[in-house]
Amino acid sequence: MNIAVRHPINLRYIIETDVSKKIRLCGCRTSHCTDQALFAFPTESHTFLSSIIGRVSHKREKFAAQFVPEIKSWNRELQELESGNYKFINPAKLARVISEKANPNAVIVGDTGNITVWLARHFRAKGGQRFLFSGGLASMGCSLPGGIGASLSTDRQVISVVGDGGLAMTIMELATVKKYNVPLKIVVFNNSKLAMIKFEQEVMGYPQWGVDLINPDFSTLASAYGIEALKIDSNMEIQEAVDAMLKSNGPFLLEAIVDPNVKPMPPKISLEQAEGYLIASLKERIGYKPEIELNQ
Ligand SMILES: Cc1ncc(C[n+]2csc(CCOP(=O)(O)OP(=O)(O)O)c2C)c(N)n1
Ligand SMILES: [Mg+2]
Repeated sequence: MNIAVRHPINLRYIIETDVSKKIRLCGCRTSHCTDQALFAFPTESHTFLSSIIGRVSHKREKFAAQFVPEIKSWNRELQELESGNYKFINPAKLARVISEKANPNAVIVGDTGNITVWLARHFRAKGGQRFLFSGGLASMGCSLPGGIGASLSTDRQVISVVGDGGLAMTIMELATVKKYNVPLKIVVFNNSKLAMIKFEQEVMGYPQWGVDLINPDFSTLASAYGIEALKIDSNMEIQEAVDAMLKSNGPFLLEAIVDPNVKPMPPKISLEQAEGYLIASLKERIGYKPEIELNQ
């Protein structure tokens, strides 16, 4: 919002700093401004805010009328996704349960993959929480080392949420967790796949290829490092397992066997994506093998 004529000044900047001084300064430079309200200089930020609040209520109601029904319908959709039953754990439900049980000031460190989608949609972040992702490069493997760093720098509860592919990339850092007894909570969504890549291939019309992972038993591996661990494979076990993890004082790894076929649906599906997915499914159904595999 520009409230000065010759020198546009960002309203947020004004509110966050010394309000009276900035507004007075701005007043010197707004001689051509026709909006008289700007010349009533309040001395405190709350006075300033209450003096402008009446001017924005109309917009707020319009905003609410437009978006509140959309938000409600989106929340209903998310709840439906969270209540879906699959052969193994529903990743949407697991993300939601972690969100319900995490401390209000917890630090959540998410990895890259479908896991990012489950967290972004189903983790209802609270005001005091911090959410860390590899937002720029979308690097896999960041959430375990990132969680260790976060945990060493704060007394807050820190939860690393990672896919099996991402965890495999930096799993040697479990040694660091043990060495410094970092009270990090690690949840691995194990679907034995690079699932995000599988769906990317399929929407382009290619049958999934090279995305199956041969994993160690992550909970046994964590135990071998001397880290408390638990493995679950059904929705019924989620609540108790997350409670046990968050109650533990030391490091903890929770391995959840999640269903690889739960689709991270895009907000809008293009015709090409639907067509590609259909073609890929047919190819997979008839056992079509891409040439590259036949040549090996
Ligand atoms: C270092 C790195 N390598 C490759 C990729 C490309 N990539 C993005 S998501 C993904 C698969 C992630 O698999 P997983 O961690 O098991 O999570 P899932 O998608 O199965 O939930 C890959 C290979 C990447 N983002 N970063
Ligand atoms: Mg995976």
